[in-house]
Amino acid sequence: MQKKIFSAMQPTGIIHLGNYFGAMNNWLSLQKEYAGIFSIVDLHALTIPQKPEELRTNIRNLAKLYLAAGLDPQKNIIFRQSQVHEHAELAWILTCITPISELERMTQYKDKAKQHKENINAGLFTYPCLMAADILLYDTNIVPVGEDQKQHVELARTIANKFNNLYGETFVVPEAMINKETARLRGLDNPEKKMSKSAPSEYNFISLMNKPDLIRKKIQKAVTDSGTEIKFSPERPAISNLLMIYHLVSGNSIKEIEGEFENKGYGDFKKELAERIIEFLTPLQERFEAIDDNELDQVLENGKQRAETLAKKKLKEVKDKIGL
Ligand code: ATP
Ligand code: LTN
Repeated sequence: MQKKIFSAMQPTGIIHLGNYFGAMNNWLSLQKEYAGIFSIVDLHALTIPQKPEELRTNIRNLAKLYLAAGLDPQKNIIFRQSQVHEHAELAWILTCITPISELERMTQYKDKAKQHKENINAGLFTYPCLMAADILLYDTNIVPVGEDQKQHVELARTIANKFNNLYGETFVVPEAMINKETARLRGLDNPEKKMSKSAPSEYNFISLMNKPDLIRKKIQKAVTDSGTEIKFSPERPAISNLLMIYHLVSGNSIKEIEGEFENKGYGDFKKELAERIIEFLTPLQERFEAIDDNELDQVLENGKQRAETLAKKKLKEVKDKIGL
């Protein structure tokens, strides 16, 4: 049987180059080899305050992006988490075997609790239990994510092992798959931090939907290190991040790019980089615009039905084992 991959993104805004290269791009290559299940995790999005109309739009836009990026809806299951009720139900069961001490160690929780001091809801804390449910419902072998999600996948493993020990072999113990090179693109305005949708300034990221003029502006304003050389080095995180983005959107190697800009300055480099990003994003944006609403509804309905069939079977097994 084909091995299974499961991954997901939160519909909390239009995704950026960090999400694309850190996660989605890996999904595209893995879909050839594995049976893929890709979710729009709209229940996870509720852990931060959402406006209903915006959330509705973000959910549809993220689903459209999955398709525009090239996920094949025939081959893969593409669905919304909230439409398959088994996720919430298994999450509760798993929450009841997850030690608070494990949840307290999660760095994402600690960071987000700091960011949202006025709204530290319980969902932000139990978030990893819902994520474990997402993964474990489908006998997932591999979870391709960016570096920042590794800790959550580790916790899903711990929970799976604990359940298996208590009630007998039930869950496949999943493994995180992380692309070392692209696991963490940095913010354009702050290379000390990861590129993030929820950054305070939109000059932190390039969204997949940004138009050429804004891309040029954002790259122009991107922070650079001291010195003038266009060279990749760990001591120069800002230019290294820009070089990495150049490499990812153009396919040219870092060495080739360094060679091309050997006797040129940041100005020339940034101009060219912006054009390469635009060339990369334009076809994807065109595909996005061409997706018809009915077609999208059909993909999500079909995905829901296929996911539900698998999830129901697994949840029944779990409930039988625990005495429900
Ligand atoms: P936020 O920063 O608002 O929490 P996010 O930008 O991290 O959101 P998520 O939906 O949480 O977005 O992440 C989706 C996927 O993208 C995850 O697999 C995550 O690991 C990956 N990812 C997020 N940011 C980056 C980044 N800067 N570089 C590489 N991968 C990333
Ligand atoms: N927490 C993840 C999104 C997510 C996920 C998952 C990823 C929710 N459930 C299951 C992989 C597998 C994030 O990117 N913030």
